[in-house]
Amino acid sequence: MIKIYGTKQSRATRVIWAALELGLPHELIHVDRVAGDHKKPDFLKINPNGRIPALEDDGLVMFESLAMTLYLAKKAGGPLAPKDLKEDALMTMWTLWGVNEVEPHSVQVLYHRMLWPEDKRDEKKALEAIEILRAPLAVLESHLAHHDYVVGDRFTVADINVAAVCAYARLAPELLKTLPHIEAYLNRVLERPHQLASRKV
Ligand SMILES: N[C@@H](CCC(=O)N[C@@H](CS)C(=O)NCC(=O)O)C(=O)O
Repeated sequence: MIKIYGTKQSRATRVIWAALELGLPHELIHVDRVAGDHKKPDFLKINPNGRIPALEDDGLVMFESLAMTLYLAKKAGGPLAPKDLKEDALMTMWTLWGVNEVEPHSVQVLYHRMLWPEDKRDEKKALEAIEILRAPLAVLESHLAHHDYVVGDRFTVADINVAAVCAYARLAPELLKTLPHIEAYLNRVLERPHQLASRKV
């Protein structure tokens, strides 16, 4: 049984979402961040970075949520997985693009508009992040003007990864209203029943 360590209010939801879409039996092992369990020796043996999620499967131990979703898709095979080396390359490309170009900034929008307590939020930081996001998101916007999904014109693990990092940008409606293809794509992909189930407590 695949073990996913984390919570349904963390990046573990991407991995749970992928496992659900792929029909892979899995178990969520709750790591209580409030109690600091992710920094305790037992968990650090699984992820020495002291972050969630982590994944264990048949002797394989992983950190990095989006590497986990790619692994699960290739393990399960089928339409969500790359069908050949070129699709694999493109799915890796979009995943790394998301992690490098989008997530560091989209997460700032999340922190400063929702996640952090009000006295720690800084709207100026959210607005700076929104300005930085305009360039990478323009790339995705022009791609989605001609494609319903990022790779292979079907829903794949690359959409799980791209939508997961772009999801926080929904907290910037002033940005999304200028990117109609991304807005429609996120509505479509993030409303999938397995995505919603991955976040249900
Ligand atoms: N790049 C990592 C980021 C993991 C990460 O930052 N997880 C957050 C929760 S969503 C965490 O564990 N934060 C606690 C901390 O950094 O102390 C991944 O995608 O798995």
